[in-house]
Amino acid sequence: MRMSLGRQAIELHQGDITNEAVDAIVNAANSRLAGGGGVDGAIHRRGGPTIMEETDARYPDGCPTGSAVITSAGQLKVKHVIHAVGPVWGGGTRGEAGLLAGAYRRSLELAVEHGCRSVAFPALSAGAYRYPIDLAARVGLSTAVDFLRQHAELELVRFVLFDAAAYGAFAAALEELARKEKSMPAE
Ligand code: AR6
Repeated sequence: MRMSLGRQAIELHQGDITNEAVDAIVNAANSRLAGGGGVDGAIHRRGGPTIMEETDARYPDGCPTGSAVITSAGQLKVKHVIHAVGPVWGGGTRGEAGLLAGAYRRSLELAVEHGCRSVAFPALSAGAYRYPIDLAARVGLSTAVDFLRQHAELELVRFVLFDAAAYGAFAAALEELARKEKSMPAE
């Protein structure tokens, strides 16, 4: 599914984010930048050890929740990996939405600062961190639309959803957003 915003676009893909050919992919990291499962496990497995060596050397204090850091991408076919730290879901009353939006926004800022024209995100926080997928989808998509409107140099934000349920939640949220935005309809 694709929503056009003039010369820019938001796209949804179903699959494994390590297969994406974009300028940067975003990792769902933890605040210690210590290895994990899920997206993080897949990225470090396919990218090789240099990514972790770089996070250890450049970011020994980790990364606060709601923010992100950037590294090279080892053996992956992208130029950069952006390590974003979303919040653990705690019921919705602990500032989770603001922190999740912050993780997306800082990732997008880093992408632009490093000359990226395309960036792919997983559903940050929606796995081990248990953020409800429909709410996570709204935060991710609306943050991306707001950012694209302010940064013409970024051409494509793609969300790569691992399974059909996550894809369906993002597709529903994108249709809702497209209606609200009154932009070109989602295809
Ligand atoms: N490609 C795309 N999406 C994936 C992939 C993949 N290869 N693998 C899983 N997903 P998670 P979080 C989906 O748990 O919730 C980590 O271990 C998954 O189905 O990776 O932010 C870190 O070290 C889910 O929808 O990230 C942290 O400790 C989404 O990606 C913690 O877990 C995010 O799931 C972060 O938890």
